[in-house]
Amino acid sequence: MTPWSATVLTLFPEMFPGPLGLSLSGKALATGLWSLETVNIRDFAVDKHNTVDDTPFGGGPGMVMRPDVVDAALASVEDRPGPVLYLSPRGPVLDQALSAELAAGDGVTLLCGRYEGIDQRVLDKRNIREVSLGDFVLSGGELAAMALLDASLRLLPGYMGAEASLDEESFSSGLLEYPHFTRPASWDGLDVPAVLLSGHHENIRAWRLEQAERITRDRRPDLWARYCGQEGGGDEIAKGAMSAR
Ligand code: 4FN
Repeated sequence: MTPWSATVLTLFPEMFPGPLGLSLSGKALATGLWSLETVNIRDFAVDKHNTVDDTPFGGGPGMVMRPDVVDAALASVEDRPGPVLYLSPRGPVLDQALSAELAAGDGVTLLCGRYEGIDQRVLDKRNIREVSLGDFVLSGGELAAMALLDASLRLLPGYMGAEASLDEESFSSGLLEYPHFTRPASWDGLDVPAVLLSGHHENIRAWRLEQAERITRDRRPDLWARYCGQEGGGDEIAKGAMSAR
């Protein structure tokens, strides 16, 4: 089987695989479920000092990644499967739907910026999609790229040790997670809700759904609205919720 292909263009290839080399993603990398190729953008520099950045036209702070160097790096990986994405705060925020879409494909190529970003002309010329992790300042796209990869990798068929864990999770239903408890049943004077010790599976399911709905409604009105607007589809928890309202 040909592995799901991740290609990362970066000025800091030493950052990879980083955390993706550990735990389940590390095991899946070692067993060939996915492959990782890093491309050092600096290898495509054309001057004797290996310059990758230059001062911005029009003035202003910081430096900009040179279009010729980034374009040459992208040209070297043109045959890789899947879309090319630029991790950028200007893109739509990554969500579970895009993660699933990428996981269902053959791979992805991720372009990581540094400094103030990349000369706009490369992005325009190659029609590169931008994807953001959220609204905060990062020093570079690499950590966002790792988060994006983690989100897709765990959806690859055969990734999970115990396949079961995926479909009951919050985002497959669109709900946040219900509260979790483990032993001991009483800890520091705090008791686990009695229903969870009852062995009554239907009551447990109903309690968890109620909790997940309350938490989602209280904390994430945006997710709650989307959840209420979806008819059918989703998993058993979600279907149960629709008929319970
Ligand atoms: N960030 C903001 C506004 C203006 C600039 C930034 C910013 C790294 C190359 C981009 C940041 C956040 C989420 C990539 C932020 C992400 C990045 C990301 C990112 C160096 C240029 C830069 C208003 C969002 C705070 C630096 C807001 N997801 N510029 O962070 O790459 O993917």
